[in-house]
Amino acid sequence: MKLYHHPLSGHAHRAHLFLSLLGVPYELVEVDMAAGAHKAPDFLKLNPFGQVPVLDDNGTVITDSSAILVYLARKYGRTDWLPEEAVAAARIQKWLSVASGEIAYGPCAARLVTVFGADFRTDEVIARRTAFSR
Ligand SMILES: N[C@@H](CCC(=O)N[C@@H](CS)C(=O)NCC(=O)O)C(=O)O
Repeated sequence: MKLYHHPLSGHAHRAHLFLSLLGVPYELVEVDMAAGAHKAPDFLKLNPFGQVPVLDDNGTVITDSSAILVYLARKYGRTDWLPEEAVAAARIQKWLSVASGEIAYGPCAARLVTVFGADFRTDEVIARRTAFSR
């Protein structure tokens, strides 16, 4: 199982952390994002969105950090991480959605401004972060 990642990617970190918590064998493949490797034709065949993380499980390709978490939990039968019961499953899904929504577009976006000089409106992303932390 290969995880295409970048060490500074928070989304990739989620998948990497879960793989290590599961204690299953995996190989990390670093994508040279600074050189644009995530937009190169070979990588776009894996993920047309040109984003990390991507999991390649012996030819089964899963993109998107939340999808990777769900795939791994189901594959290894880890109902302690992803329960079957309706209310518990809904609560897990809620936090996966919050991670991809409020957190990604608030605190994560603010980090991109600070760390990478991303061209976002800082007042907007900081306001989202503030709303989230209340
Ligand atoms: N919804 C995706 C978002 C992944 C994402 O935004 N990855 C960033 C790195 S943290 C990326 O690859 N950005 C490059 C781009 O969007 O061009 C997920 O949860 O995996």
